Amino acid sequence: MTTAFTAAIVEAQRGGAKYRRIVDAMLDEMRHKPQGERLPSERVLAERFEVSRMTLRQALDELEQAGWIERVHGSGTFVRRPVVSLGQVLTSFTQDMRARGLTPSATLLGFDVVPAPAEVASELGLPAGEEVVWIERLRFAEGEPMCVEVSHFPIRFRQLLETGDLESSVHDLLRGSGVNIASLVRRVCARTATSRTARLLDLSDNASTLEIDDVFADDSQQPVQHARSYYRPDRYVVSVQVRAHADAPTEVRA
Ligand code: 16G
Repeated sequence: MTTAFTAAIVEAQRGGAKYRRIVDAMLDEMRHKPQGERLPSERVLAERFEVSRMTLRQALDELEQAGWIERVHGSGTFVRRPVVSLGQVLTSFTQDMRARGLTPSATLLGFDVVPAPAEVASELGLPAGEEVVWIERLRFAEGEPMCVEVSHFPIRFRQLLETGDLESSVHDLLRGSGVNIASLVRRVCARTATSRTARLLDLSDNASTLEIDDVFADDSQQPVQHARSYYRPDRYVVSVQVRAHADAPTEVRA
């Protein structure tokens, strides 16, 4: 292998290490910068990190791809926050956050045993008024409020939920007790935030939220959780895979 070729490999590796160092350093800083803050120019950043403009651009490309910055031609580079895409895979809030490199956390706002509201009883397949566990949590990503989540669980989970850590993953708690969360029915709509929800999510009064209703069931189709969450609309995208209608011919007839 020629020395020039080796030198190129070493430079690329060094460039790789340098560019990785820039991405990590800028990520650490941006987690604490407000959305919309303008970053220094590429020239200033390249000088600061003592790298070429090309290496710096590689780092900015990755940060933009991950949703942490937005480069607006002619005005600059601005701090953003990754948007979480809820897709076809059954995931939990914790998993969604970690998938975007965000640290999840939660504050327990309330825990009680209550008669199931009619809609919840129906979704959980229970008689109206049957006792259920009620949990309300405010959920965060990197310390920023993402959603207010109100969950109801069948009473058989009372002891598990009373003794479990509800400020981490509830789905992990359920799985750890042998519950296999196997299916989900999800409904999404726009909903004007109540003043309490707006305050909890740092939104202005009458702001819109994404109301996401989830009914999770185990592998014997027994409902295990009804959750109604109110998400900041700027942080979530819900993607749906749509097939041709059920009886449509799959092949185009000649
Ligand atoms: C999902 C549910 C959420 C549920 C959570 C459990 C949405 C739209 N739906 O994220 O309501 O409580 O899973 O997450 O978030 P956890 O295991 O992180 O507590």
